[in-house]
Amino acid sequence: PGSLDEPALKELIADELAAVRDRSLGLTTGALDAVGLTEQVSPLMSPLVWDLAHVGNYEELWLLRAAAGVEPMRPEIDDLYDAFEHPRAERPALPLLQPEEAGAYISAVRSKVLDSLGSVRFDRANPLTKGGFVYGMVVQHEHQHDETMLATHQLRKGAPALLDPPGALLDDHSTGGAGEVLVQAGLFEMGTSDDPWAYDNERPGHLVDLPAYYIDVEPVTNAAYIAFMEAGGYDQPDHWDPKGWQWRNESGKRAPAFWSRDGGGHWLRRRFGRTEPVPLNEPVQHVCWYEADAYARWAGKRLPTEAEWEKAARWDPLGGRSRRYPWGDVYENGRANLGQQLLRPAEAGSYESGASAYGVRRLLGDVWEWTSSDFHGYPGFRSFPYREYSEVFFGPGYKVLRGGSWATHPLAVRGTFRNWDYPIRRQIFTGFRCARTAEEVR
Ligand code: AVJ
Ligand code: FE
Repeated sequence: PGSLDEPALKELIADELAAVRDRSLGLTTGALDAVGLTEQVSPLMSPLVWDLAHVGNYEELWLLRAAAGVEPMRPEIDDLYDAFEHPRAERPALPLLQPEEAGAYISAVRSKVLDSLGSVRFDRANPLTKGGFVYGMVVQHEHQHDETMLATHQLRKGAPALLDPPGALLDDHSTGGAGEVLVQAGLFEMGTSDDPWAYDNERPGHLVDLPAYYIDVEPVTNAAYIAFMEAGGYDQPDHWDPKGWQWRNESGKRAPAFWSRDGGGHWLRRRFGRTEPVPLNEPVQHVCWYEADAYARWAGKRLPTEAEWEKAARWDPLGGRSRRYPWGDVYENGRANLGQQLLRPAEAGSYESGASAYGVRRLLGDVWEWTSSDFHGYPGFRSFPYREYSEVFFGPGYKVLRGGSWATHPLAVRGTFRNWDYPIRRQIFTGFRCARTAEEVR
Protein backbone atom coordinates (compact mmCIF):
# COMPACT_ATOMS: atom_id res chain seq x y z
CA PRO A 1 0.00 0.00 0.00
CA GLY A 2 2.95 2.36 0.52
CA SER A 3 3.63 2.97 -3.18
CA LEU A 4 0.10 3.69 -4.46
CA ASP A 5 -1.55 7.05 -5.14
CA GLU A 6 -4.87 7.76 -3.45
CA PRO A 7 -7.25 6.49 -6.19
CA ALA A 8 -5.25 3.26 -6.63
CA LEU A 9 -5.10 2.80 -2.86
CA LYS A 10 -8.88 3.20 -2.63
CA GLU A 11 -9.33 0.59 -5.32
CA LEU A 12 -7.07 -1.81 -3.42
CA ILE A 13 -8.99 -1.11 -0.21
CA ALA A 14 -12.35 -1.82 -1.86
CA ASP A 15 -11.00 -5.10 -3.29
CA GLU A 16 -9.52 -6.18 0.03
CA LEU A 17 -12.70 -5.30 1.94
CA ALA A 18 -14.64 -7.51 -0.48
CA ALA A 19 -12.12 -10.35 -0.22
CA VAL A 20 -12.02 -10.41 3.57
CA ARG A 21 -15.82 -10.37 3.74
CA ASP A 22 -15.98 -13.41 1.42
CA ARG A 23 -13.57 -15.11 3.78
CA SER A 24 -15.61 -14.23 6.89
CA LEU A 25 -18.88 -15.42 5.33
CA GLY A 26 -17.19 -18.64 4.23
CA LEU A 27 -16.24 -19.29 7.85
CA THR A 28 -19.68 -18.46 9.26
CA THR A 29 -22.94 -18.53 7.31
CA GLY A 30 -21.28 -20.57 4.54
CA ALA A 31 -19.92 -23.18 6.96
CA LEU A 32 -22.52 -23.84 9.67
CA ASP A 33 -26.24 -23.56 10.40
CA ALA A 34 -27.71 -21.10 12.93
CA VAL A 35 -27.22 -23.54 15.81
CA GLY A 36 -23.54 -23.99 14.99
CA LEU A 37 -23.08 -20.24 14.67
CA THR A 38 -24.65 -19.35 18.02
CA GLU A 39 -23.25 -22.14 20.22
CA GLN A 40 -20.06 -21.73 22.21
CA VAL A 41 -17.54 -24.51 21.65
CA SER A 42 -15.12 -23.41 24.37
CA PRO A 43 -15.05 -20.73 27.07
CA LEU A 44 -11.92 -19.43 25.29
CA MET A 45 -13.88 -18.54 22.18
CA SER A 46 -16.85 -16.41 21.18
CA PRO A 47 -19.83 -17.87 19.35
CA LEU A 48 -19.01 -17.34 15.66
CA VAL A 49 -22.01 -15.04 15.28
CA TRP A 50 -20.38 -12.69 17.82
CA ASP A 51 -17.19 -12.43 15.74
CA LEU A 52 -19.28 -11.79 12.63
CA ALA A 53 -21.22 -8.84 14.06
CA HIS A 54 -18.14 -7.60 15.97
CA VAL A 55 -16.12 -7.10 12.78
CA GLY A 56 -19.03 -5.10 11.32
CA ASN A 57 -19.40 -3.02 14.48
CA TYR A 58 -15.64 -2.29 14.52
CA GLU A 59 -15.92 -1.25 10.87
CA GLU A 60 -18.83 1.05 11.74
CA LEU A 61 -16.89 2.64 14.61
CA TRP A 62 -13.70 3.26 12.64
CA LEU A 63 -14.68 3.69 8.99
CA LEU A 64 -18.10 5.30 9.34
CA ARG A 65 -18.08 7.23 12.62
CA ALA A 66 -14.35 8.05 12.97
CA ALA A 67 -13.13 8.35 9.34
CA ALA A 68 -16.28 9.49 7.49
CA GLY A 69 -18.14 11.29 10.29
CA VAL A 70 -21.34 9.30 9.69
CA GLU A 71 -24.00 9.12 12.45
CA PRO A 72 -24.16 5.85 14.45
CA MET A 73 -26.37 3.20 12.85
CA ARG A 74 -27.05 0.98 15.89
CA PRO A 75 -25.43 2.63 18.94
CA GLU A 76 -27.46 0.35 21.24
CA ILE A 77 -25.45 -2.71 20.13
CA ASP A 78 -21.99 -1.17 20.63
CA ASP A 79 -21.80 -2.53 24.16
CA LEU A 80 -22.53 -6.13 23.06
CA TYR A 81 -19.61 -6.13 20.65
CA ASP A 82 -17.10 -4.30 22.82
CA ALA A 83 -14.54 -7.00 23.63
CA PHE A 84 -13.62 -5.21 26.86
CA GLU A 85 -17.16 -5.05 28.21
CA HIS A 86 -17.83 -8.77 27.96
CA PRO A 87 -15.20 -11.52 28.20
CA ARG A 88 -15.54 -14.37 25.72
CA ALA A 89 -17.05 -16.78 28.25
CA GLU A 90 -19.99 -14.39 28.81
CA ARG A 91 -20.81 -13.70 25.20
CA PRO A 92 -23.24 -16.59 24.52
CA ALA A 93 -25.57 -15.23 27.25
CA LEU A 94 -25.81 -11.77 25.64
CA PRO A 95 -28.78 -10.75 23.46
CA LEU A 96 -26.61 -11.07 20.34
CA LEU A 97 -27.88 -10.39 16.83
CA GLN A 98 -28.93 -13.71 15.32
CA PRO A 99 -27.10 -14.86 12.16
CA GLU A 100 -29.49 -13.29 9.63
CA GLU A 101 -29.70 -10.00 11.48
CA ALA A 102 -25.93 -9.92 11.98
CA GLY A 103 -25.41 -10.52 8.24
CA ALA A 104 -27.85 -7.71 7.36
CA TYR A 105 -26.16 -5.31 9.81
CA ILE A 106 -22.62 -5.89 8.57
CA SER A 107 -23.62 -5.60 4.93
CA ALA A 108 -25.49 -2.34 5.66
CA VAL A 109 -22.33 -1.02 7.30
CA ARG A 110 -20.30 -2.14 4.31
CA SER A 111 -22.47 -0.35 1.74
CA LYS A 112 -22.14 2.92 3.65
CA VAL A 113 -18.38 2.42 3.84
CA LEU A 114 -18.18 1.99 0.08
CA ASP A 115 -20.47 5.02 -0.44
CA SER A 116 -18.20 7.21 1.70
CA LEU A 117 -14.80 5.87 0.58
CA GLY A 118 -14.58 8.26 -2.40
CA SER A 119 -15.13 11.38 -0.30
CA VAL A 120 -12.86 10.56 2.67
CA ARG A 121 -9.56 12.43 2.07
CA PHE A 122 -6.41 10.46 2.91
CA ASP A 123 -4.98 13.59 4.52
CA ARG A 124 -1.27 13.28 5.32
CA ALA A 125 -1.73 15.47 8.38
CA ASN A 126 -4.33 13.09 9.81
CA PRO A 127 -2.62 9.91 11.07
CA LEU A 128 -5.93 8.05 10.96
CA THR A 129 -6.38 8.39 7.20
CA LYS A 130 -2.75 8.94 6.12
CA GLY A 131 -1.86 6.17 3.65
CA GLY A 132 -5.33 4.67 4.24
CA PHE A 133 -4.18 3.51 7.71
CA VAL A 134 -7.61 3.10 9.32
CA TYR A 135 -8.90 1.11 6.32
CA GLY A 136 -5.86 -1.14 6.54
CA MET A 137 -6.53 -1.54 10.25
CA VAL A 138 -10.13 -2.63 9.62
CA VAL A 139 -9.15 -5.10 6.88
CA GLN A 140 -6.46 -6.60 9.13
CA HIS A 141 -8.85 -6.72 12.08
CA GLU A 142 -11.38 -8.78 10.11
CA HIS A 143 -8.66 -11.16 8.89
CA GLN A 144 -7.46 -11.56 12.49
CA HIS A 145 -10.96 -12.51 13.56
CA ASP A 146 -11.16 -14.95 10.63
CA GLU A 147 -8.08 -16.69 12.04
CA THR A 148 -9.76 -16.72 15.47
CA MET A 149 -12.84 -18.25 13.83
CA LEU A 150 -10.65 -21.01 12.38
CA ALA A 151 -9.39 -21.71 15.91
CA THR A 152 -13.05 -21.98 16.96
CA HIS A 153 -13.72 -24.42 14.12
CA GLN A 154 -10.71 -26.46 15.19
CA LEU A 155 -12.08 -26.67 18.77
CA ARG A 156 -15.57 -27.76 17.64
CA LYS A 157 -16.56 -31.36 18.13
CA GLY A 158 -19.05 -33.18 15.92
CA ALA A 159 -19.45 -33.16 12.15
CA PRO A 160 -16.82 -31.20 10.20
CA ALA A 161 -17.88 -27.71 9.04
CA LEU A 162 -17.94 -26.90 5.32
CA LEU A 163 -14.62 -25.08 5.02
CA ASP A 164 -13.23 -24.31 1.56
CA PRO A 165 -11.16 -27.27 0.36
CA PRO A 166 -7.43 -26.76 0.73
CA GLY A 167 -5.35 -25.79 -2.30
CA ALA A 168 -2.32 -27.66 -3.59
CA LEU A 169 1.13 -27.25 -2.06
CA LEU A 170 3.53 -25.53 -4.42
CA ASP A 171 6.41 -27.81 -5.29
CA ASP A 172 9.21 -25.73 -3.86
CA HIS A 173 11.10 -28.18 -1.70
CA SER A 174 14.68 -28.04 -0.65
CA THR A 175 16.55 -31.25 -0.04
CA GLY A 176 18.99 -30.11 2.64
CA GLY A 177 18.53 -30.96 6.28
CA ALA A 178 17.38 -28.22 8.58
CA GLY A 179 20.11 -27.44 11.09
CA GLU A 180 20.83 -23.94 12.30
CA VAL A 181 22.56 -20.80 11.04
CA LEU A 182 24.84 -18.30 12.74
CA VAL A 183 23.67 -14.69 12.95
CA GLN A 184 26.73 -12.50 13.58
CA ALA A 185 26.77 -10.04 16.45
CA GLY A 186 25.75 -6.48 15.61
CA LEU A 187 23.06 -3.89 15.14
CA PHE A 188 19.86 -4.26 13.16
CA GLU A 189 16.74 -2.15 12.72
CA MET A 190 13.80 -3.60 14.64
CA GLY A 191 10.22 -2.43 14.03
CA THR A 192 9.21 0.28 11.58
CA SER A 193 8.52 4.00 11.42
CA ASP A 194 7.28 4.13 7.84
CA ASP A 195 5.20 1.03 7.11
CA PRO A 196 1.80 2.66 6.40
CA TRP A 197 -0.40 -0.14 7.79
CA ALA A 198 1.81 -1.22 10.70
CA TYR A 199 0.15 -1.28 14.12
CA ASP A 200 1.28 0.96 16.98
CA ASN A 201 3.13 -1.92 18.67
CA GLU A 202 5.42 -2.35 15.61
CA ARG A 203 6.55 1.29 15.95
CA PRO A 204 8.87 3.09 16.07
CA GLY A 205 11.81 1.57 14.18
CA HIS A 206 14.87 1.44 16.44
CA LEU A 207 18.36 -0.03 16.44
CA VAL A 208 19.01 -3.14 18.54
CA ASP A 209 22.47 -4.59 19.15
CA LEU A 210 22.54 -8.37 19.60
CA PRO A 211 25.34 -10.78 20.51
CA ALA A 212 25.95 -13.60 18.01
CA TYR A 213 23.45 -16.49 18.09
CA TYR A 214 22.43 -19.59 16.22
CA ILE A 215 18.83 -20.02 15.11
CA ASP A 216 17.10 -23.08 13.64
CA VAL A 217 16.56 -22.99 9.88
CA GLU A 218 13.09 -24.53 10.25
CA PRO A 219 10.40 -24.79 12.92
CA VAL A 220 10.54 -27.88 15.18
CA THR A 221 8.75 -30.82 13.53
CA ASN A 222 6.29 -33.34 14.94
CA ALA A 223 9.00 -36.01 14.65
CA ALA A 224 11.40 -33.97 16.77
CA TYR A 225 8.66 -33.20 19.28
CA ILE A 226 7.75 -36.91 19.53
CA ALA A 227 11.43 -37.62 20.25
CA PHE A 228 11.16 -35.18 23.19
CA MET A 229 8.00 -36.93 24.39
CA GLU A 230 9.54 -40.40 24.04
CA ALA A 231 12.64 -39.27 25.91
CA GLY A 232 10.39 -38.49 28.87
CA GLY A 233 10.42 -34.76 28.24
CA TYR A 234 7.08 -34.24 29.99
CA ASP A 235 8.37 -36.07 33.10
CA GLN A 236 11.63 -34.22 33.74
CA PRO A 237 11.09 -31.12 35.90
CA ASP A 238 14.60 -29.91 34.98
CA HIS A 239 13.41 -29.11 31.46
CA TRP A 240 10.52 -26.99 32.63
CA ASP A 241 10.05 -23.44 33.81
CA PRO A 242 8.59 -23.71 37.36
CA LYS A 243 5.29 -22.25 36.17
CA GLY A 244 5.37 -24.64 33.21
CA TRP A 245 5.86 -27.61 35.53
CA GLN A 246 2.86 -26.39 37.52
CA TRP A 247 0.85 -26.14 34.26
CA ARG A 248 1.98 -29.68 33.35
CA ASN A 249 0.86 -31.01 36.74
CA GLU A 250 -2.45 -29.20 36.91
CA SER A 251 -3.50 -29.66 33.28
CA GLY A 252 -2.45 -33.32 33.00
CA LYS A 253 -1.31 -32.61 29.43
CA ARG A 254 1.38 -34.87 28.02
CA ALA A 255 1.07 -34.16 24.27
CA PRO A 256 0.10 -31.27 21.95
CA ALA A 257 -3.58 -30.31 21.87
CA PHE A 258 -5.82 -32.46 19.64
CA TRP A 259 -3.42 -35.45 19.74
CA SER A 260 -4.39 -39.02 20.70
CA ARG A 261 -2.92 -42.48 20.21
CA ASP A 262 -4.29 -45.35 18.13
CA GLY A 263 -4.29 -48.99 19.33
CA GLY A 264 -0.79 -49.50 17.96
CA GLY A 265 0.59 -46.51 19.84
CA HIS A 266 0.86 -44.27 16.77
CA TRP A 267 0.04 -40.61 17.20
CA LEU A 268 -3.17 -39.25 15.67
CA ARG A 269 -4.50 -35.71 15.58
CA ARG A 270 -7.96 -34.26 15.14
CA ARG A 271 -7.98 -31.50 12.52
CA PHE A 272 -11.22 -29.68 11.68
CA GLY A 273 -13.37 -32.61 12.76
CA ARG A 274 -11.36 -35.40 11.11
CA THR A 275 -8.80 -37.69 12.71
CA GLU A 276 -5.57 -38.43 10.82
CA PRO A 277 -2.06 -39.72 11.55
CA VAL A 278 0.27 -37.01 12.83
CA PRO A 279 2.48 -36.10 9.82
CA LEU A 280 6.02 -36.47 11.15
CA ASN A 281 7.54 -33.94 8.82
CA GLU A 282 5.25 -30.98 9.59
CA PRO A 283 5.99 -28.30 12.17
CA VAL A 284 4.46 -29.17 15.54
CA GLN A 285 1.29 -27.15 16.17
CA HIS A 286 -0.93 -26.43 19.19
CA VAL A 287 1.77 -26.40 21.85
CA CYS A 288 1.83 -23.79 24.58
CA TRP A 289 4.79 -21.59 25.47
CA TYR A 290 5.69 -23.82 28.43
CA GLU A 291 5.91 -26.88 26.18
CA ALA A 292 8.03 -25.01 23.62
CA ASP A 293 10.30 -23.74 26.38
CA ALA A 294 10.71 -27.25 27.86
CA TYR A 295 11.47 -28.77 24.47
CA ALA A 296 14.14 -26.15 23.81
CA ARG A 297 15.85 -26.81 27.16
CA TRP A 298 15.73 -30.57 26.50
CA ALA A 299 17.38 -29.94 23.11
CA GLY A 300 20.17 -27.93 24.77
CA LYS A 301 18.82 -24.71 23.29
CA ARG A 302 16.33 -21.97 24.17
CA LEU A 303 13.56 -20.02 22.47
CA PRO A 304 14.74 -17.00 20.46
CA THR A 305 13.99 -13.55 21.80
CA GLU A 306 11.69 -11.61 19.54
CA ALA A 307 14.62 -9.41 18.51
CA GLU A 308 16.58 -12.53 17.48
CA TRP A 309 13.57 -13.77 15.53
CA GLU A 310 13.16 -10.43 13.74
CA LYS A 311 16.84 -10.00 12.92
CA ALA A 312 16.95 -13.49 11.38
CA ALA A 313 13.81 -12.64 9.39
CA ARG A 314 14.46 -9.07 8.22
CA TRP A 315 18.07 -7.99 8.43
CA ASP A 316 20.06 -8.03 5.21
CA PRO A 317 23.69 -7.95 6.38
CA LEU A 318 25.00 -7.12 2.89
CA GLY A 319 22.53 -4.33 2.21
CA GLY A 320 22.73 -3.08 5.80
CA ARG A 321 18.95 -2.68 6.18
CA SER A 322 15.84 -4.50 7.37
CA ARG A 323 13.27 -5.78 4.87
CA ARG A 324 9.49 -6.03 5.14
CA TYR A 325 9.51 -9.78 4.42
CA PRO A 326 12.28 -12.38 4.75
CA TRP A 327 12.83 -12.44 0.96
CA GLY A 328 12.52 -8.71 0.24
CA ASP A 329 10.19 -5.74 0.53
CA VAL A 330 7.33 -6.91 -1.69
CA TYR A 331 4.87 -9.67 -0.86
CA GLU A 332 4.95 -12.54 -3.36
CA ASN A 333 2.59 -15.49 -3.53
CA GLY A 334 4.18 -18.89 -3.17
CA ARG A 335 6.94 -17.86 -0.77
CA ALA A 336 5.06 -18.66 2.45
CA ASN A 337 2.18 -20.84 3.63
CA LEU A 338 -0.24 -18.04 4.51
CA GLY A 339 -3.87 -17.20 3.76
CA GLN A 340 -5.80 -20.33 4.73
CA GLN A 341 -4.70 -22.15 1.57
CA LEU A 342 -3.69 -25.50 3.11
CA LEU A 343 -5.58 -25.63 6.42
CA ARG A 344 -2.38 -26.99 7.97
CA PRO A 345 1.35 -26.27 8.14
CA ALA A 346 3.42 -27.53 5.19
CA GLU A 347 6.11 -30.16 5.46
CA ALA A 348 9.72 -29.41 6.31
CA GLY A 349 11.75 -28.11 3.38
CA SER A 350 8.80 -26.28 1.74
CA TYR A 351 8.94 -22.68 0.60
CA GLU A 352 12.69 -22.51 0.16
CA SER A 353 12.12 -19.34 -1.89
CA GLY A 354 10.83 -17.66 1.26
CA ALA A 355 14.19 -17.91 3.05
CA SER A 356 15.64 -14.81 4.70
CA ALA A 357 19.03 -13.26 3.93
CA TYR A 358 20.53 -15.60 6.54
CA GLY A 359 18.92 -18.65 4.90
CA VAL A 360 16.33 -19.09 7.68
CA ARG A 361 13.18 -20.65 6.26
CA ARG A 362 9.45 -20.44 6.90
CA LEU A 363 9.62 -17.51 9.26
CA LEU A 364 6.32 -16.29 7.81
CA GLY A 365 3.38 -18.66 7.65
CA ASP A 366 2.92 -22.31 8.72
CA VAL A 367 2.82 -21.76 12.50
CA TRP A 368 3.02 -18.73 14.79
CA GLU A 369 6.32 -19.01 16.64
CA TRP A 370 6.64 -18.54 20.37
CA THR A 371 9.50 -16.27 21.42
CA SER A 372 11.01 -15.95 24.89
CA SER A 373 9.95 -12.28 25.09
CA ASP A 374 7.21 -10.66 27.14
CA PHE A 375 4.97 -8.22 25.25
CA HIS A 376 6.11 -4.61 25.76
CA GLY A 377 6.08 -1.35 23.81
CA TYR A 378 9.24 -0.38 21.92
CA PRO A 379 11.23 2.64 23.14
CA GLY A 380 9.17 5.69 22.17
CA PHE A 381 5.93 3.68 21.84
CA ARG A 382 2.77 5.74 21.44
CA SER A 383 -0.60 4.10 21.52
CA PHE A 384 -2.55 4.67 18.27
CA PRO A 385 -5.40 4.85 17.52
CA TYR A 386 -6.67 3.20 20.74
CA ARG A 387 -5.04 1.82 23.88
CA GLU A 388 -7.02 -1.41 23.81
CA TYR A 389 -5.38 -2.71 20.63
CA SER A 390 -2.03 -3.37 22.30
CA GLU A 391 -1.02 -1.12 25.19
CA VAL A 392 -3.38 -2.64 27.76
CA PHE A 393 -1.71 -6.04 27.15
CA PHE A 394 1.86 -4.88 27.81
CA GLY A 395 3.46 -6.61 30.76
CA PRO A 396 4.85 -9.94 31.93
CA GLY A 397 1.62 -11.91 31.42
CA TYR A 398 1.83 -12.29 27.65
CA LYS A 399 4.48 -13.87 25.42
CA VAL A 400 5.18 -12.55 21.92
CA LEU A 401 4.44 -14.72 18.88
CA ARG A 402 5.91 -13.98 15.46
CA GLY A 403 5.51 -14.81 11.78
CA GLY A 404 1.84 -15.74 11.31
CA SER A 405 0.42 -19.18 10.58
CA TRP A 406 -1.14 -20.93 7.59
CA ALA A 407 -4.40 -19.28 8.78
CA THR A 408 -3.01 -15.72 8.70
CA HIS A 409 -3.77 -13.54 5.68
CA PRO A 410 -0.73 -11.92 4.00
CA LEU A 411 -2.16 -8.45 4.73
CA ALA A 412 -2.24 -9.23 8.45
CA VAL A 413 1.43 -10.21 8.89
CA ARG A 414 4.92 -8.95 7.98
CA GLY A 415 8.39 -9.17 9.45
CA THR A 416 7.56 -6.52 12.05
CA PHE A 417 4.15 -7.94 13.07
CA ARG A 418 3.71 -8.88 16.73
CA ASN A 419 1.09 -11.19 18.19
CA TRP A 420 0.77 -12.19 21.84
CA ASP A 421 -0.98 -14.70 24.06
CA TYR A 422 -0.82 -16.27 27.51
CA PRO A 423 1.93 -18.90 27.89
CA ILE A 424 -0.66 -21.64 28.62
CA ARG A 425 -2.64 -21.17 25.37
CA ARG A 426 -2.73 -23.96 22.79
CA GLN A 427 -5.80 -23.25 20.66
CA ILE A 428 -3.94 -20.87 18.34
CA PHE A 429 -1.96 -22.24 15.38
CA THR A 430 1.34 -22.13 17.16
CA GLY A 431 4.68 -23.91 17.05
CA PHE A 432 8.24 -22.69 17.58
CA ARG A 433 11.87 -22.88 16.55
CA CYS A 434 14.94 -22.88 18.81
CA ALA A 435 18.01 -20.69 19.14
CA ARG A 436 21.18 -20.65 21.24
CA THR A 437 23.79 -18.12 22.12
CA ALA A 438 27.00 -18.49 20.09
CA GLU A 439 30.16 -18.87 22.12
CA GLU A 440 32.42 -15.87 22.12
CA VAL A 441 35.22 -16.11 19.59
CA ARG A 442 38.52 -15.55 21.39
C1 AVJ B 1 -3.55 -9.50 18.19
C2 AVJ B 1 -4.64 -11.59 17.85
C3 AVJ B 1 -4.08 -10.88 20.07
O1 AVJ B 1 -7.47 -11.47 18.77
O2 AVJ B 1 -7.20 -10.52 20.67
C4 AVJ B 1 -8.85 -8.56 17.40
C5 AVJ B 1 -6.38 -9.09 17.61
N1 AVJ B 1 -7.66 -7.12 18.49
N2 AVJ B 1 -9.66 -7.58 17.82
C6 AVJ B 1 -6.95 -10.63 19.48
C7 AVJ B 1 -7.61 -8.28 17.83
C8 AVJ B 1 -8.94 -6.70 18.49
C9 AVJ B 1 -5.87 -9.71 18.91
N3 AVJ B 1 -4.55 -10.42 18.75
FE1 FE C 1 -11.72 -7.48 17.55
